[in-house]
Amino acid sequence: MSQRIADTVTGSSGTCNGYPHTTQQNGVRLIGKEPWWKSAVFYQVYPASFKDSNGDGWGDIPGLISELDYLVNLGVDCVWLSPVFDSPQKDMGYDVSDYQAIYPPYGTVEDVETLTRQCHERGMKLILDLVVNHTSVEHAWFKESRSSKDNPKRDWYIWKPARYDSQGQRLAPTNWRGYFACPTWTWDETTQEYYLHLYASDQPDLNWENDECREAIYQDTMRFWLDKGVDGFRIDTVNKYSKRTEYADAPVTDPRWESQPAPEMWCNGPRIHEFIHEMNRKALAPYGAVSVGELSNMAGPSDVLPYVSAAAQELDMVFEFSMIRLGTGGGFGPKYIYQPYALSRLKSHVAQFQTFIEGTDGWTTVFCENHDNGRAVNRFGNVSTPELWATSAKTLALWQATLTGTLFLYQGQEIGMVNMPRDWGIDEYKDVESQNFHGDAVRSGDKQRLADTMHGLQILGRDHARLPFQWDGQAKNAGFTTSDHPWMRVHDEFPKINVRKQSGDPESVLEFWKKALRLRKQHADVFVFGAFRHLEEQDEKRYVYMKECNVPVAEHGATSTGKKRALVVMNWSEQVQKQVDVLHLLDCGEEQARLLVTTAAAERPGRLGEDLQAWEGRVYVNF
Ligand code: TEU
Repeated sequence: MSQRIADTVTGSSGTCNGYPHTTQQNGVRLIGKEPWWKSAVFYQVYPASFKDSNGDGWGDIPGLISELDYLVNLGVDCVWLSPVFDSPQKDMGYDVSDYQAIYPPYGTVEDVETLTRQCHERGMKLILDLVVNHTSVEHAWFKESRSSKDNPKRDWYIWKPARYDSQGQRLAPTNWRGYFACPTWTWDETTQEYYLHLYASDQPDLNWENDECREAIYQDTMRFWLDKGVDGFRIDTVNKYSKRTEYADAPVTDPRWESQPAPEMWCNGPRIHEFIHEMNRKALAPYGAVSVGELSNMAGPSDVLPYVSAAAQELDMVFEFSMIRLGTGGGFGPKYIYQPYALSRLKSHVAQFQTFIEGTDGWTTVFCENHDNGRAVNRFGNVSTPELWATSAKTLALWQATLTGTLFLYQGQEIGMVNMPRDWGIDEYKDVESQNFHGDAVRSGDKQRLADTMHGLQILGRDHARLPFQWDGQAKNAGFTTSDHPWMRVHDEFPKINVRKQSGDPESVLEFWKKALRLRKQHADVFVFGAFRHLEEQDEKRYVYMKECNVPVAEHGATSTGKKRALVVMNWSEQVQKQVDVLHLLDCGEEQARLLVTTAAAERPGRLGEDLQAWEGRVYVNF
């Protein structure tokens, strides 16, 4: 089975180190020389909600192992497992108390070893989630650090004295606001200082300025797991390790709040590239580990490129967030006050991060879901009727599968899982961020703000993607767990949306994803690696683009270079849309153009000139 990737890509595994920066010959890309992770399909597993094997209501590693064949069958090449390390679970494991132990409800270290082996036996790879911007307050390092000012690990976290105002009132060292609707500083009684945390107060930031601390991070987290055979990491909040060290107040941009958004103070700081390069050199590259880092608050592509340029030897890939943040009111204040946006804005973000790598040695990623966002079909598709739900979920699949870069799928996306029903109350939202934003709105006493926040949470809340996976419409709890108490409520719609119902049904979202992924791999030159050309950027209903690449053409005994083209035409609306001029755009005759795939039912394949039905998507090719 390991041949699946090798069908299209025969490069050896590893980070950017060791790969040629130029993999082109006469303008034709030599895909065989590209690293495996570029054309691989990654699949994110959120372990608490994937599959419970022991009936305690929490998903676990043995449960995941039992479904690996499902992932192979889907076309997955690499599993990304969200954090399973020991943790008090204040932020669902993104608050690690021991990097070398597994949270018992998930299993054991041996289970991770078995999982690694079982993935490898099936030709898949496994990456873990590396959370090293911060630890839990329960981590031994932090317990030591907070115990006294002269503890050897004091400087492993960021401690600062209080400020005092003219009335002698104690103030935090800066006015910064973090995520989760809280300030970034918490007062610690024991040593009478504040510690920094960009996220919850249970998640103190590690001090990457400290050499010993960095070395401990490399040794205890990365090398420990790479020695056990995992293939790399998704790296949490990777551009926040270097803070600006003057610790100055941020400008007051939102006078209604005591603390102010300050990402420029702690994102992309002065030593960030040095730290990431060192991390790669000392801990990742020696193992040929693959890395994908989470990059938020970026001004634009020119700031992203230095992180992913192969020559820089920092990260293989990053998640850039401008598209996924659409609809939010920004990260720090009114995040959940929903902001409608035009399709042309989405298109422009996508185009920007499709094309920025052209002519460079960088790489990009493709994703529209993860565990921090509402479901894509609710946000970008249409769930108003069962028909539109299915066809828009398929069109979103078509969109993702035809874009350039490494594709990341999130569990449940492949069956079109949807947000929790709107009539579920705030008690069903378990996430610290949802609870904090909602709590703030309640405390404000402002009824409109509360209603708006709830509306925003219903679309964007992180909880939607964390609902139990829907395996089986006829089983208790959708087949996720036999427990009477799943950790999160199972979606009411599971009898309609589940793997069992969709498996083998050629019209289903699941089977469409499988087909789309097969085509993506079969034509990796144009879909994974091709150049992206935006068409109709301003159209608010149709979404049309061209993918193309150079191919060698043998003619009269000589070889020249021709263009392989794929035209993606999608209707992102409920109304019928006029068809585009396919032959003109593909620049070929009728005999050469062909419909490669359509989201429409098999008996009604879209002909060249036929209008696009609501939410229909098609790909035409000239090969
Ligand atoms: O998220 C980092 C982050 O800053 C955001 O992208 C995230 O979407 C959040 O909603 C902020 O408002 C990562 C993890 O993916 C997330 O689950 C964790 O909560 C966070 O780091 C802290 O570790």
